[in-house]
Amino acid sequence: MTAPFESEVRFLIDDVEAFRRRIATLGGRVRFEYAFSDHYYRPPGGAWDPRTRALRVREHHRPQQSSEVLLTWIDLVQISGLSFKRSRFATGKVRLYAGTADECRAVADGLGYEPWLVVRKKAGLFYEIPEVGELVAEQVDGIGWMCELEVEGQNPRAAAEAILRRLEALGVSADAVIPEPLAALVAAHLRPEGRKVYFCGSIRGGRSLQPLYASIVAFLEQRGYDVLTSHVAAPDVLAPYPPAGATDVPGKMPAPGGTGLAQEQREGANAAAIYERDMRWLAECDLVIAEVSLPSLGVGVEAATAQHLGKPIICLCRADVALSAMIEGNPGLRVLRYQDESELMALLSHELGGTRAQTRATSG
Ligand code: 6K6
Repeated sequence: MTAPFESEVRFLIDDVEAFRRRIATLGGRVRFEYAFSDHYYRPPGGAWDPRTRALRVREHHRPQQSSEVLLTWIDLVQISGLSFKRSRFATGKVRLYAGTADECRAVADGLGYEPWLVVRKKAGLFYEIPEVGELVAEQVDGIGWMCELEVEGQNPRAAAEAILRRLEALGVSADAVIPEPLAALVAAHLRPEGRKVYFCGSIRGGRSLQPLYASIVAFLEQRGYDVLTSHVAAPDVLAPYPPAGATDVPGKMPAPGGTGLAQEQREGANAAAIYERDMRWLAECDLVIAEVSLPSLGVGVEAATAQHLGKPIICLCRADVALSAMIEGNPGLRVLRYQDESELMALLSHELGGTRAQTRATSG
């Protein structure tokens, strides 16, 4: 769907038949059906956040029509307790080219972009519902049925209110909406098992939660995750450091050793090596898990960097902590609050089992 300054949300449809019945009781009708594949591209080197910008080649399967090269750029907005996407371009999607699928792919290549992932919408139903407006229900390969609700307009607050009204008419709670763009969701589902996790926890910001970090890392490793930064959970992470670049082995801190440099120079060189290595691991990882209960400059930098790299990020925070607004108010971060360690493990287990269970709408 495309509308001026489109604002949209998606939610999962548990039971598509119940959802159809609900729409029928509201007097809704299918205006047309469709199917297409979106071939997402990205610039080499992860130079943009795929959550906010997308270049894709849309290949229409049903009805048959020209393929298109589409550019979208959105902001993730939070208003009135609702997280939603809002397009920066007045026209919503910008159509850069239309032609055959091969021509479109050549345009994306010519712009210097590389293929990233494919999102297939095997079936799509465009509904018109009196008093509610238009919406689509789509069967997304690998994810299931989803609903997309979109409103247009200059004023984001009015858009949020209109979306909330429509959700209410459909009997869907605002908590059920998934703010992330579909490509980010599909990317999260496509990740193979044995994926690499970058765990962040406070070091210079204070070590009082080190035993908890150790439990989180053990939990992840027991489930087959490769925790690149398991040293963050080690009781002796602040033991004296050897020279820069002494190790590249994930999770293993270098063995202590002398260099002949003055202590200060050594520390500076070590810090530079740690920074360079951690940035490399951040680029390489599939998922970032940050324990953010203690204020840590390093964890803040890591979260912001991961966000710019488009990595999925889960922030874990104790329920009683007054969290920085830069984390709490950041619509690109998923913050899970917990009371105690057992609740934290249950949340993590739920989260890593897939985003579906947590975000499913009750759409019956
Ligand atoms: C040695 C020399 C200077 O600082 C150190 C401490 N060593 C570190 N080793 C490994 N990772 C580190 C170190 N310092 C910070 N980090 C990264 O930043 C970790 O991945 C943590 O998630 C985060 C902690 O930041 P601070 O600001 O709390 O230290």
